[in-house]
Amino acid sequence: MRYKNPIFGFAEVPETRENAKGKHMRILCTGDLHLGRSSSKVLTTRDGEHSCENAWDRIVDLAEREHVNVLVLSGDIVDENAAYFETLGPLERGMRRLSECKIATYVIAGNHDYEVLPKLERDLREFNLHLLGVGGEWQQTVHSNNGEPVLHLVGWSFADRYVDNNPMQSFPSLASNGVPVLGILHATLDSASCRYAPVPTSDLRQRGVDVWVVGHVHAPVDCRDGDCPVLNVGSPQAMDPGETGVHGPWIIETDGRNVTSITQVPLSSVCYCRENADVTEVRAESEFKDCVEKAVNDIIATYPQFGDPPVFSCRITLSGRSSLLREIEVWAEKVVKSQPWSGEGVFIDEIPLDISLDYDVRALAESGDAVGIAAGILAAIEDGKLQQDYSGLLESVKSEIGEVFGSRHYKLLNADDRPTPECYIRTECRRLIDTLLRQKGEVSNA
Ligand SMILES: [Mn+2]
Repeated sequence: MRYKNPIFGFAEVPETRENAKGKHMRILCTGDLHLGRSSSKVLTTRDGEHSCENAWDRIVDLAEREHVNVLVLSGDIVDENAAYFETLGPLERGMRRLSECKIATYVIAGNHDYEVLPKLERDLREFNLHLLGVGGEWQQTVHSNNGEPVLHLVGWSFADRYVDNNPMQSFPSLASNGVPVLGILHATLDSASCRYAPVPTSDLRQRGVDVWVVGHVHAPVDCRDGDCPVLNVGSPQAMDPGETGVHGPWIIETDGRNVTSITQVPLSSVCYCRENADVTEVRAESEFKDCVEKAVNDIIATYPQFGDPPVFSCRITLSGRSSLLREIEVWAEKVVKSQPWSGEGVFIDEIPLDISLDYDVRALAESGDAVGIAAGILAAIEDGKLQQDYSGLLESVKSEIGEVFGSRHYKLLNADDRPTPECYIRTECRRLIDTLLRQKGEVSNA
């Protein structure tokens, strides 16, 4: 037996598997397929190599190989409501294969496909596709094996681009007859000020549901507190650098009464990673390269070591103290340009610098010149007194950042790429001190 009860972890999927027998169910769960999109900011060798359509094909392969009984998709299957014709082909191809394997598919609509999914469902119904909760009304259904009920499903779909209220307010009472209950929802968990169905995770518990499959947020999170697991399944294909971690569908197993195991199967062809590299000991370019390479190796070592490895797209942030700021900046640029590990499937997306110059901030802050002022600000950040001593500066940086990231040219940037005002001020103060000290010849270039 490969799975222990109940474990959360990564599954290595064998070549062939027996069909689930009796009341035992194997349920493959994923969401946010965003058919029509591809992974961004990653070098590709073949057209469509990192497309979401390819990920969909691999999901169907997996469903077949794993002999799952049911596939559950938690919304945003299609990237845009307009993309009906582009996505009908790949969806139909996959649905046909699933139905040939006697796998039923239960799906809900998200904020991206609330309009197109009902149309697709009408065209693909012959392939055992069931859309639940159309129009924002909770809907329940029972899945049976040889005439015997084995799984109770309850789902809710987006009826519009925005849903400001919490859909759990209209959650129905359930009559599940003792079989496991699976809830499907497209929502933002634990963020009240959000226009995409804000739901506190606590609202999902004590409702008679045994496991929740939640879509919308692309980075997977499994919340295992309590006896009702809430799986924020994430997108099976990682699409943006902010979507770090392992992406892939989840397999939920039940024994007719309870959920017995939950495992994730790595499936994305791209893995976005963030890692730190301390450059304090670095004195030469070769040492710099070794230092970044070590960070790269750490990334690869923490990824599940089975199946096809993904392409890694890495952001390596440099930290520590150094007097070689300028040199390191040049070496980092060279690494990004030359991509020395591309042969091993590792791409360096960015190498941001978060290095402190090797000087005594407090000693510098004693002087009244520009260096002293900038050093004083750094000292205030270290002491946690920025808000208190430099509130005017903090406010103006805050509003500048808001303006830049709010402008339409930056619309595509992820919110988590936005620097915090504090981080921005620290970087700029260091840059200023570094430049001025070098001009004064007080820091050696050795
Ligand atoms: Mn969504």
